[in-house]
Amino acid sequence: MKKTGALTGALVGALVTAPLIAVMFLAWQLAGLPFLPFELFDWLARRLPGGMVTFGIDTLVAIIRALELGEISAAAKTAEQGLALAIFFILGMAAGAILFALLRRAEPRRPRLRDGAAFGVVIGILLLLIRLSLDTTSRAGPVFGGVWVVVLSALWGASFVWAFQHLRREPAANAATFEAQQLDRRRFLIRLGGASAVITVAGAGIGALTAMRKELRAMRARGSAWSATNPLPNANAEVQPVAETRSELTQVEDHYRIDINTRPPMVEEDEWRLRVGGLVARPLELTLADLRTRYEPMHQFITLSCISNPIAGDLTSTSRWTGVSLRRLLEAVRPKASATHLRIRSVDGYHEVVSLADVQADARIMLTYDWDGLPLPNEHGFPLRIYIPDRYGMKQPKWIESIQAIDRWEAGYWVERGWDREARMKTTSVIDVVASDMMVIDADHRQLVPIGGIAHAGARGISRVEVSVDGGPWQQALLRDPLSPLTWVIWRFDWAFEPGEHTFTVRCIDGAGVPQIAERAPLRPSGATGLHSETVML
Ligand SMILES: Nc1nc2c(c(=O)[nH]1)N[C@H]1C(S)=C(S)[C@@H](COP(=O)(O)O)O[C@H]1N2
Ligand SMILES: [Mo]
Repeated sequence: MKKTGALTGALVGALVTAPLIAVMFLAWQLAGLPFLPFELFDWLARRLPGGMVTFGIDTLVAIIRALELGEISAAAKTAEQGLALAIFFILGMAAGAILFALLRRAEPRRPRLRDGAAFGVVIGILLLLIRLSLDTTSRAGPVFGGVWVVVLSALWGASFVWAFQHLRREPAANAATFEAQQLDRRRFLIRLGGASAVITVAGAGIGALTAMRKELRAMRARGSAWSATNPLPNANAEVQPVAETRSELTQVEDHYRIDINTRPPMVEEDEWRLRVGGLVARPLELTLADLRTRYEPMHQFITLSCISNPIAGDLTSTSRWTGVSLRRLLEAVRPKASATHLRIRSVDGYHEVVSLADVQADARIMLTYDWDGLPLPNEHGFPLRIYIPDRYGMKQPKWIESIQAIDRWEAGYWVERGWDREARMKTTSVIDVVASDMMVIDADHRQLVPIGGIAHAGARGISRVEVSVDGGPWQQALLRDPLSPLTWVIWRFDWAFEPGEHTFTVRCIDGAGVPQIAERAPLRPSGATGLHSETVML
């Protein structure tokens, strides 16, 4: 009587947890049932100390950039999801190891399937409690989802005991019986492994197909974007972007995405209300249709950036935002004299405050329901998000469900975790392209290489962009009229070509005449500063 302890338990844990994950995934895709690995991960991300989470994100972004894994926000979401699966899988193995060790201890008492099921249910209920404190994700009602989790975890727990019964070693009378037992055990493990692989592959495969089909259907159903049929406001601008400069208006499906959810909260329009209350004379509850019809819509071209965007990073995008000026809404609810701030809460537990003075002074602060003429996609905050000029994305909750007037400032979600209270956008400029393949000859027979990029300073505008070649004098670039005073500005600089290796550096000055900060600062806590350079062999 040896082993059949922790190690075998961990192996069995792997063999039953992998199909469990696959079955949960399939049920999530088919019926909107809970997918616990992501929920556990999201819960952990909210509970862990802010420093640790931020460190994790920074490390992730650094790895993505170093390995050039593509667009930061998409790669980061994929990495998070992979991590979530890995954590759940490892916990499953650990549970197997612990359970087998316990069952070994209890020998010679033979465990019953019932005990395994009970063990599973205890863990299932723990996970249910976790998801209750989150629940924004599953479509199926909490009762049905709960029953599903309990049934699955009972099966999962029982299968451990069932495996244990097949793998435990009976005292063998002689060598031949021992050999036979050994062979039985091996056969059992192989069969278990086979069944596990089949269920895992089938569940994951059908689930992935279902997910793809749903996505395709959703894409077709979205309808046509405003920009597909309307000219941009700067269509007649003189200065043309250098080819391969990033697109002036980001397609909504290419807009960067950053939030605390492994997958976006799904809000049903019928069930959703915006609640405006707290220290106000007339609390309000509004449907999305109310917001669309009762208030004059306003449209603003806006560049949004994440405070975690590295110098020249891609966590910044531009779209056409449509919504209601928050000031208009406030006129309707009439804040009391004691109110100083608005606390904005989202369905994913995210929250931020904005000062009433800011809202009253700035009609551009806007509750937003459309991007590029279409309802916000789920991952970008359907049905409602806020825009606050000149602040990084962290100050601007998506998936808003309530706005409360309060009588003091309060730290928002990321402010609680050590990030800047004000989160004012830093002035930044980026070289997108040194287009040596687009060389042109000018009137003086000079060969010119077009260099292009963007500059952005929140809502402060850009008055000047300058380029230095190989540390030489700063030369003025041409600025294209931007889509609005709130968006990035596209610049170009046509450089008199000289062969060899060259380093191009860009800097800019904001609309108020304040130069971009050249000194390097890390992302945390206030957003990166420093100049962007590109070295190119020409
Ligand atoms: N509810 C909610 N709102 C949120 C976040 C979040 O995690 N939850 N992340 C914020 C951050 S850090 C950024 S940069 C922007 C990103 O918006 P986008 O994903 O639409 O680009 O959303 C902000 N609003
Ligand atoms: Mo962000």
